[in-house]
Amino acid sequence: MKTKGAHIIWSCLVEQGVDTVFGYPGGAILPAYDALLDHPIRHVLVRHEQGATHMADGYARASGKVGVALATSGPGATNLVTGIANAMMDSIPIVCITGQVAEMLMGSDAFQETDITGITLTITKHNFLVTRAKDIAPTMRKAFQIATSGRPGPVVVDITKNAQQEEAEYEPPIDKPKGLSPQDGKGLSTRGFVSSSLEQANQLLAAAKKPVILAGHGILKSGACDEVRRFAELAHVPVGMTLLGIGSLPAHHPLNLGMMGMHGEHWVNEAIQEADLLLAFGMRFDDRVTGKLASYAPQAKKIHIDIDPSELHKNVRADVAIAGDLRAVLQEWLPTMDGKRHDAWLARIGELAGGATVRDIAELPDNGKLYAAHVIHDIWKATAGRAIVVTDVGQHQMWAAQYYKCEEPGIFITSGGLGTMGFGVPAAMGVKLARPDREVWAIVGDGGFQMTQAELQTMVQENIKVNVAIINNGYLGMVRQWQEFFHQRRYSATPLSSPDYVKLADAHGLSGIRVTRRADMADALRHARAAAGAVIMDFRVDQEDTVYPMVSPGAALHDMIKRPNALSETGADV
Ligand SMILES: Cc1ncc(C[n+]2csc(CCOP(=O)(O)OP(=O)(O)O)c2C)c(N)n1
Repeated sequence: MKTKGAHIIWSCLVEQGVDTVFGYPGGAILPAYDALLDHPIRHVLVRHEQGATHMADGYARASGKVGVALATSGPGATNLVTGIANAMMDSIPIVCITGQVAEMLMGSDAFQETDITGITLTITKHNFLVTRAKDIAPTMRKAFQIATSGRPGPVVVDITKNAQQEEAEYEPPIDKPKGLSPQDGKGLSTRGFVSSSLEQANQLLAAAKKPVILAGHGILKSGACDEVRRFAELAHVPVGMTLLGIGSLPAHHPLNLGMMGMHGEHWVNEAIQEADLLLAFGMRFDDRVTGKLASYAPQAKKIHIDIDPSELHKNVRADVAIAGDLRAVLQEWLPTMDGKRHDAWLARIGELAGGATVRDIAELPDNGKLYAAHVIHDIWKATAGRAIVVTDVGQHQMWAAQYYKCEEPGIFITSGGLGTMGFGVPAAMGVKLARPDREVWAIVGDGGFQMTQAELQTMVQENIKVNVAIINNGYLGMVRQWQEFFHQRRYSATPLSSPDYVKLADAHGLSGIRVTRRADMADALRHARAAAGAVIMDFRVDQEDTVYPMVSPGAALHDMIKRPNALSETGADV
């Protein structure tokens, strides 16, 4: 049937099971916006295109589906760039559809012409320029397949205005289309290769006395949480989490050591440095988790499993490297494994931790001040570790990772690889739209919140109930912390003013609360959780609080700056 290109775009989205998209219109995407009215798809009108990509990203993380963002050419398309890079770094499947000027105008510096495929070349898994209506359907289908297959990631489809206006044959597919599942990445390694590697891996495991599993985002992405838990229990191996691996083992599990890396638990980093075997599951040895590579885990053999072969041996040389979907590999590996105990090793890690494993700060006397750790701890307590928590980037992000103990996979959502300030609020909105049944909290700094606060009005227009906890310390806190440690407290460009957030909430027609004392936390949280609409919470926390411990950039992983007080990581002194 002959159909306009603009309609083919939406028909393809419907084909792919898309029911919600995030976007902002403009001249070059106008035909598509006109056709939108004839298709059963909810369009969320954002206030800035960056918000659309973060919402699509949050939506994808929470739903397991592809997130879709739309923008016009030129400034609309370039406003998507940060969110696309964010999705690329964290392997999130999103498809961004941009309008492009008509083909006959391309290359003439036409009004709102930018070369968005050129601009996004290195921050997309793939991108396409479509100049003919007949190419729209096959390209859209390919875009979804690429976004979801193997290691997921963002795909841009740039469609010229004439392609949207022309007609072409469009036939819906006979079979229900589906993107490749992550399991299809298994095809990356032949069965024979995996089996011989597994033999070597079993030899290393049998010889190991001090093994540690490094649990990464890939566990959640491949749906391998059960397999990892069974593996850890059978081989009796403690598990350290990367920031994006949080939730892959329940927080209370006795083998869960907590987070590793720059702001990880000191005993996790020390255990990694003492280990004789690292089992890296779906993680990529990011510099924030390894510290100085030359002194990283010097005694450890390494087994590395990742769906992306280009990650193997990239930062850290592996003794056994397996390219494949983690769940599929573990399903093959588990039946070949022998059970083992590592009691002495776990006792040693317990010794390293000392009394510091307890982060329960609920019973501490109230000294009249409010600390970020209190706020996050109290949100955790109130929600029993079962809310979906979306963070922005900075100190509050690290405190959220440390103090919000996740009992379920997929409920800690954060910008890991790119560290994108401004991610928290729009991503939380995408999460809520994907999971309307769940309680969703955005935990953000006063800096990051101000980057994308325009989306509060989108929240109102679309009636999205997210509780926004602004950890308001009057500084770009994480940068201030670096200045405190490494620049002799010369606070250059980090003191930060804020609007009156209660009035701001009011101006948007939302409820706002200010909390300055711990004693008022319980009532405030009760109000926010019970309110039908979004609530904006201004937590006035201690201004010069510091995230401990910290591995200085370039330092060895065990070389951590610890809280000066002897009570250290108990949080007892905060
Ligand atoms: C878009 C962007 N710009 C700059 C940075 C660098 N940066 C990292 S953390 C941080 C401070 C964040 O301050 P705030 O949002 O108030 O959170 P806090 O650290 O105080 O919790 C900055 C500026 C960044 N990560 N992202």
